[in-house]
Amino acid sequence: MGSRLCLTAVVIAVLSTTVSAGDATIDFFSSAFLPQSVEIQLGECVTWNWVAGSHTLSSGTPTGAVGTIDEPGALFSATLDAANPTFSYPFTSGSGSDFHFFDADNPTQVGTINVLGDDLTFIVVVVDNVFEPANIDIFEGDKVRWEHDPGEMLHTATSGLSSMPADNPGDLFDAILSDSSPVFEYIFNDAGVMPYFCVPHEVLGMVGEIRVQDRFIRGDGNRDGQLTIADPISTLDHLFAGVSTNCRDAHDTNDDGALDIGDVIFLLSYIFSSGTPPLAPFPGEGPDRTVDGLSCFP
Ligand SMILES: [Ca+2]
Ligand SMILES: [Ca+2]
Ligand SMILES: [Ca+2]
Ligand SMILES: [Cu+2]
Repeated sequence: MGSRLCLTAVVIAVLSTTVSAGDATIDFFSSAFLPQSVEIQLGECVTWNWVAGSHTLSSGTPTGAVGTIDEPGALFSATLDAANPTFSYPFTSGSGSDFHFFDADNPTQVGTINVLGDDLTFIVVVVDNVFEPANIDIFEGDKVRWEHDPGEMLHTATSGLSSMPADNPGDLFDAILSDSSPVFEYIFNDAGVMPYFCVPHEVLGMVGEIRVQDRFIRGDGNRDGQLTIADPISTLDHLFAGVSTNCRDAHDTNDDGALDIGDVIFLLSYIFSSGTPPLAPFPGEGPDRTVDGLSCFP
């Protein structure tokens, strides 16, 4: 599906000499490429065009570590010359990350592709006397938007477990939600469980909880930022030796919401037999938007 998306972009480029909004093109001249860095949205394509010379376009950096997204050629490697004048690649995961590329025939210049964030906004409706929903699961970088229902009483969204000083009430946020101030937004950039409450109605149990999950790389079970044999081993340790993990989602390589030997086999077949790569978020860190019983905390 991704390559078809790219093909469409190329056809548009040929027909109208402009690329569809958002997609990016980079031109290879005899000893340099331009532009050196581009920004795209998740799911968009980058197209490299040959102008002069002969090049070997490679993902990563010349000295990128094995098993990381900067490993040379980990994502793509392509010849760019008169006979092969164009190459496209869709960036379907890794939002919020920088990807790199270079010319293996002239590795003095390293380019950057910044895949913009895919943060989401979650809505909590504020009524008498509850937050709806009271508990939500989000990822680092996501935004929560509290919306006061018209005609309801004045409420607050106040961070902390309770109004007791030991709970640091209002440390992160303390917002009034009323007819004159109906909306409050907050971006959660740090992973962790964030309780909050309404000051006037705390005693009535008007409390909520935002569970902010850690962004992760699927398959990176030991969470060192690389995919190696140590990762399926860490999954085996968790499944059969009782080793605990805070990021069960990273072990769910096939993203079916269950952790079992199938995830180990899936990952081994990717590492050793060029099998299907882990599902998003992969190869860059990102959120898991397929909701299931698994979660990821630091
Ligand atoms: Ca790892
Ligand atoms: Ca699984
Ligand atoms: Ca999932
Ligand atoms: Cu209230």
